[in-house]
Amino acid sequence: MTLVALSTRTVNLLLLVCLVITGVSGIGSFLVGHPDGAWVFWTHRIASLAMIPLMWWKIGIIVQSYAKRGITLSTVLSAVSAVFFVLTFSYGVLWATVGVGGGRLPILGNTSGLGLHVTFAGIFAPLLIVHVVNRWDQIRARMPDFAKRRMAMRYAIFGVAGLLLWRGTETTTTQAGWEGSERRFTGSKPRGRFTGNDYPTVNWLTDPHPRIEADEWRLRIDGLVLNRMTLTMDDFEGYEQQSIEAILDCTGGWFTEQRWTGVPVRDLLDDAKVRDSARSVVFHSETGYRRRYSVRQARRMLLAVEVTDETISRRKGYPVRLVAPGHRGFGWVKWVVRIELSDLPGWLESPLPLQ
Ligand SMILES: Nc1nc2c(c(=O)[nH]1)N[C@H]1C(S)=C(S)[C@@H](COP(=O)(O)O)O[C@H]1N2
Ligand SMILES: [Mo]
Repeated sequence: MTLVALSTRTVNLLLLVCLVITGVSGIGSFLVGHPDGAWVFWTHRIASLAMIPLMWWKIGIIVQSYAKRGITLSTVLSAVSAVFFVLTFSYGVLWATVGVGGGRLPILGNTSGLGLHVTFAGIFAPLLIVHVVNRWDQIRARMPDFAKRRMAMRYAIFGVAGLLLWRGTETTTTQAGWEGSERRFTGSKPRGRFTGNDYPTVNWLTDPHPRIEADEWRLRIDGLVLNRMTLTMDDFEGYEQQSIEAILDCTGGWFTEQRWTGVPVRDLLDDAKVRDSARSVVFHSETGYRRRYSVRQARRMLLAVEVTDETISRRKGYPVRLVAPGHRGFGWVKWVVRIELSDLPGWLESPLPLQ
């Protein structure tokens, strides 16, 4: 009935809505490290799987459109988009279910199956935009319907279909004991539990691995503080140490649970006497890499010297690295040499590291 009678334009519009939702939630998912944000991942999975039944109509539309247009620049571009859609979709589903290997990519280096999913998505997105612009007249006519009550029913049907397919794949994956069943809510898979330094090392793009000797290392605390400080390793070790168990979860698709030991950031900030005007804290690495957090977030973090009873290794931030529980791996700045208090708000940080 209503379902079978979906017009070409309605199918395209529904697909576009699913793609926009998966795109936004996919990018957003990189910012989520705390289970409170798990719904972002659920949204991503439901909206993606909702496209499976829509494919039934879409394949018919593609065949018709091709018969009408033949091989032109625009149909070739559409075909290339379709290939990258299938790659993105398959790598996502395979990663979440049976598991899928990665490969070595130029610039990005070793990339997991999840990393390939993201890379293919990054290629698909601009192709999709070109495709939508080329076929805009096909979609425009339906745009006024986008928020109409008649559409609500269709969103609901495909939303429920996506939900059922998602629960179905998760249950099958668990029952079958596939690799996907090891995932955290973020989609990352385990690489070491209380193993000390024995877990993967990740540097963002071309960031180097500096060699810092403990007796040369200094920690500057400056910016909006009443009491600027430059600590040596001896000064730093004079602070009372604390251990916390926390999960380092890299957006590359793995996580490790470790016990981290070091000095709570809160104790350092209290000694430096943060000015009332300070709103954010920037942790700077020796490499130039840095991440900004609100003062409140920063006060819950730890500057670690040990990972599960081992000294943090050189590649993993020796002598001091940030432990930021509930934040994704890219926020765990290694080789920290400066803590800067600033009047810019914490959220002003670019969501992903760009430097
Ligand atoms: N200075 C610096 N810190 C960094 C990075 C980097 O490239 N440079 N990479 C980040 C990323 S993406 C992750 S996942 C973690 C990885 O920490 P590990 O090498 O201990 O696994 O460090 C983060 N801290
Ligand atoms: Mo990462």
